[in-house]
Amino acid sequence: MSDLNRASVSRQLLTARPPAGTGIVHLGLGNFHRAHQAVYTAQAGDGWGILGVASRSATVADAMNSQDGLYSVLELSPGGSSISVPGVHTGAIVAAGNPAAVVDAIAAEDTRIVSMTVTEHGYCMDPSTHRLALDHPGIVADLSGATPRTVIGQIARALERRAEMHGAPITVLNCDNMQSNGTQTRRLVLEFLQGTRQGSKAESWVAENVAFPNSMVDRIVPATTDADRAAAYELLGVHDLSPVPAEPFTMWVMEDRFAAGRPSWERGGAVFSDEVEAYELLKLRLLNGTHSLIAYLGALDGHATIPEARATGFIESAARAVLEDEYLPTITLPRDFDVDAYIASLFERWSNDALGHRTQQVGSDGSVKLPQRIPAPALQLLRQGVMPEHLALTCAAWLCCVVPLSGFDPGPHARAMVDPARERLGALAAQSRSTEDLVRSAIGQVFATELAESNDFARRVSDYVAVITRDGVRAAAREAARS
Ligand code: CS2
Repeated sequence: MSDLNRASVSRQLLTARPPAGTGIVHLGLGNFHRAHQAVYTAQAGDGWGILGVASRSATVADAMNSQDGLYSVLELSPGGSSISVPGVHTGAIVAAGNPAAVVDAIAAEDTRIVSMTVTEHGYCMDPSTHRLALDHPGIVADLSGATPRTVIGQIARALERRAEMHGAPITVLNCDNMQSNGTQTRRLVLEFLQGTRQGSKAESWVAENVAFPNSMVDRIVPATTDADRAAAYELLGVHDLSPVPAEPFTMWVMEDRFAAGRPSWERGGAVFSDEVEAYELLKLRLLNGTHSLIAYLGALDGHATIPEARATGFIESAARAVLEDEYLPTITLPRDFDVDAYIASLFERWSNDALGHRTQQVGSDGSVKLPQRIPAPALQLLRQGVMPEHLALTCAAWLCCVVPLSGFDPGPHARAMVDPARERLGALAAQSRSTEDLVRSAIGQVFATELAESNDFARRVSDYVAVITRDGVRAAAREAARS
């Protein structure tokens, strides 16, 4: 039972009035969206409302619907905690239970933006070509004419419907951690439309009436714990069934290309820029890439949380090395960007022990996250004749966390990591004749880029796997530091 409603939390509400209507349909009602885009939309204060669409689980949607669409954002830092209630959702539905309602909502004339945070594996992309995986069972089913269940299928079918019914323009705003996320989404949607049996008349309509701006999103938002629920109660004075913990830092940079208007997100601090790609690479490599290394080394060294791992001397050194020597040289900074301040803020953010971000959470889904973080910079350095030791170490530590290696126990934090490729990688391990054989096939399947053809890189990764399983993760990090 919850007693959270607009009256009981009026002091913490970021929006004085309920949203005027639903202008935004958001796919992926996870903690990240609720502490990021929803907060910016509340701070914009111009009446835009969001219909939240949860992918599968009804827990968050049910909690929000029983609380007038409300929930709290609990900002946690070593300096203290604060709480606010965005109050911009007009309702929440679950896609798995009612896929047709999702298409209806995106197709509705009043909907002006459809945005997504469905994580990297929500896009059904072929890892080697980055095109729509036409053999993905979900895409095959959606193309056959059934009610679409994949995100790309739902967006594409809803756009077709818009073209036929009313022709009102719309923006598709990808807020996932993917390079050129808007451009990629546009390509996937068009590929879906081209894949329909008789071709789709909507293709040319989409080209003229739908915008797909690129965006870079950033805020560390862990999963909710019982301690968060208790802290939210302390600060709110009423029970919230679904509070979201978050760090104080938040950043959103996007292209200002919207087909049918947008909230004044700049009032919440969002930046509109024509340099989004530079911001994306900066964030994907310096933050996300280094984060992965901290998570895998940390889990293997027995640390439950990122701040605990980052405070461990050898992990901090490895994090600095991968960030400064291997990721930084592969990016072009946005104009007038203070990179030293940015790096200092990253280390401070990773030290937030009030947040308790778990190594298991950051380490999960490596098979879909690492392809966005590792192959491009690794190839760039290899082409310059430089062996990216710490990128190889990241791959090796990930494999040691998620692949069963005979006689090696990666520990509880690694065992708890969820990865869609676990089963596939386990089967590869069972078939492989040697560690190098396994590494080569794993890199080939997961990265599916030219990186898989680099014998030197695969050999280096398998050397690190051997050291980790034989002498431990600290020995491997020592070796990377010496190389
Ligand atoms: C993290 C991200 O889980 C991960 O892989 O690196 O979720 C990270 O916390 C966010 O991208 C921060 O914006």
